Amino acid sequence: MRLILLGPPGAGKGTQAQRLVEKHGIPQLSTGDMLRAAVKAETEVGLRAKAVMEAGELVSDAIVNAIVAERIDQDDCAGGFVLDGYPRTLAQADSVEAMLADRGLKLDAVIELVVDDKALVGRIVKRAEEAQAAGQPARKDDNPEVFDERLREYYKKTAPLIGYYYAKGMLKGVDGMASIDEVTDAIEALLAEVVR
Ligand code: B4P
Repeated sequence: MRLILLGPPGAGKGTQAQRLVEKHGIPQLSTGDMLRAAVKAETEVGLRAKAVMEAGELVSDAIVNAIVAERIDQDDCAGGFVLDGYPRTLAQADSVEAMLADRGLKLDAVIELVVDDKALVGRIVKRAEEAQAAGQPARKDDNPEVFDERLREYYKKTAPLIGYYYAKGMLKGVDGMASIDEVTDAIEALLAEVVR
């Protein structure tokens, strides 16, 4: 099973990807997590991505495409994977299509988590507060100012993917405003139809 989770920042892509990992035993390929790990390890990619991420902008297609291409060739991806937060631009969508075609693979579905903007910022602020309450540092991009930029980037560069995948007949929308468990149930119901 090869899936894409699409949606604005804070829509719950990471949250639902983890549920898919638990239920289906496929790995979660989160470009956000991969980039944050690179920043923490101060690798060359991390050094280039750090300021971009902290400003709420998208890291360059070249960097992100390269890390995904490397990751999908690892053994644990042989039985499928869930792409969480990738692709985020039309160039990335073209790239993933080419990567899969080169390997004789195809995508099964693109699941869009639909959440309104007001709820998104509330979730991000809550996550930052919870991290602080637990004595952990909040993500540098989890504050209302940077969030505004993340959302602008989403509408400018990522939202066009909705029409792109709709035109291919691959887009499945899920109400991301529901509770985490309800969203999981809706995704599972969709997968039961799509992946047989
Ligand atoms: P990501 O790490 O992908 O972060 P995200 O979009 O904010 O998170 P997500 O939608 O996964 O929300 P989550 O489940 O965590 O990206 C961070 C940055 O990395 C980007 O801004 C960019 O700079 C860079 N980047 C990543 N991928 C890139 C790419 N392909 N190209 C270029 N740059 C890239 O949920 C958020 C919160 O909501 C959590 O606290 C969760 O508990 C809560 N929540 C989730 N579902 C809920 C629900 N149904 N109800 C209530 N709360 C819910």
